[in-house]
Amino acid sequence: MKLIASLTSPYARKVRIVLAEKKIDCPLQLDIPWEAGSTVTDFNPLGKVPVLLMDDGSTLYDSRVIVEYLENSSPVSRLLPQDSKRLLIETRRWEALADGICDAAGSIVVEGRRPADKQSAEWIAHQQGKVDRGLAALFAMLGERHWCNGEAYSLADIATGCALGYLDFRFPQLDWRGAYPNLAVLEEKLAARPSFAETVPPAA
Ligand SMILES: N[C@@H](CCC(=O)N[C@@H](CS)C(=O)NCC(=O)O)C(=O)O
Repeated sequence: MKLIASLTSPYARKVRIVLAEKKIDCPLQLDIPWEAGSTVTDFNPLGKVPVLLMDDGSTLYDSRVIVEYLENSSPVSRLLPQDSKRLLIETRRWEALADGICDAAGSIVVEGRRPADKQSAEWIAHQQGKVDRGLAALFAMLGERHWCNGEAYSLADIATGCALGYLDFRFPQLDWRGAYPNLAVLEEKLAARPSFAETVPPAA
């Protein structure tokens, strides 16, 4: 099994953290989908990372499918609640929200790479709205909780930590810590975990 991933993708980071938490050894095959020489379309018709390449040559994508596969493959460090359907669906919703923040933030990054005269301020503002509302929702949902789903460290925390880390990486000027101190406390706790520390995106 190999993980096709870039070191900057928050979705790939989510999978790498799950692999580390579950102590699954899985080599990385580095691929930057935006660069010439990327072979990711051979493995995922959507041309996106991460992709899990299985030993029989089959592939799994996207990150949510890979995470579910890994969770079902190993009982080590359960990351999805097993006993409560309500808690399970809430955890998945956290993941959807955190991934959605990354989708919007990533769209802004991609738009910013287009020639200045082709960039749409309206599109950027539309995506920024998703990031801003997403952060406000994470803040409200977390409240005074110790962990995102209110019970235990889970995929909800991993996805949230990856989204916050991605904002730090791409938008260091965005002072989400000042606006949302409970998210800052959560992020600090997560950053201390080896799985997070080992997967910080490299300096741009
Ligand atoms: N929903 C997908 C999103 C994956 C994604 O958008 N990955 C980005 C890297 S951060 C990518 O490969 N983009 C290349 C492209 O869109 O062509 C997942 O969770 O895996």
